[in-house]
Amino acid sequence: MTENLTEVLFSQRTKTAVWVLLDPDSLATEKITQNVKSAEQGGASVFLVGGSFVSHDQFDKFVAAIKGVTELPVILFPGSSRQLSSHADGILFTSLLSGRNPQYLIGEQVMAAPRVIAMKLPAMPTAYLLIESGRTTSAQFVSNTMPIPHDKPALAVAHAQAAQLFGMQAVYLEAGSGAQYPVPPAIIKKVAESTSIPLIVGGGIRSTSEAVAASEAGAKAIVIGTAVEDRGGGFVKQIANAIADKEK
Ligand code: 1GP
Repeated sequence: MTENLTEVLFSQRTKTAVWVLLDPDSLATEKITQNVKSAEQGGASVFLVGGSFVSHDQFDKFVAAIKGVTELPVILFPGSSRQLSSHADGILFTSLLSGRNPQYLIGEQVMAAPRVIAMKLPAMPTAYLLIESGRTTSAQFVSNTMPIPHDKPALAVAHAQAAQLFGMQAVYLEAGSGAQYPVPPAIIKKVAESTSIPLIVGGGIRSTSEAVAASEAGAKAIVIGTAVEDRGGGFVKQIANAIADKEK
């Protein structure tokens, strides 16, 4: 994949895309083929790979196994500089801008940068904003950062605008994997109205109505992890159909 990664990921029409997160710590190797194929058939357009806490050292093999069974873009969404693989098609080069922990603002990125360049991985500079979602998530705990309060859209907007001024090419609004509740549509809407860069929204989306609400509020991509692990590609299909119906 040699094109600009942002164009590749957001080339799709106006419709909100459904991306599926594959977390090496919760998806058994023997289930990769089945999960990837069923998500693909359901209408997923991108696979993200990563997790805030990956305890095993088979990350590279995990990415290679996914690449072996799909033609869709396989994009790293690393929780740390250890989660890199030359088998991927690109990387969300994230900075945890909502936090004030230098390790996740710039430290891990400095560790990763020489390897990302040596691997020739296309990178999309992405602002990662954690939004409070009911209980402490792994992302909050591991990063040791405070999320943005879910009833303070102005704070989310200011962070996203800072990202835009930095030249970042996407904003990822994250409730956290398995979040009690997803990013509120009011926050998505305010950020979408106040910035000109694409929004990725994920964490805690378990119903088609939540996915449609995120789409209507302005998400360009919705990321589903836990619900696909639990319910398979059929859930991706439900979401993709529901979004398409609303956009007709
Ligand atoms: C986490 O946004 C993703 O980074 C997906 O979250 O597992 O809750 O779908 P879920």
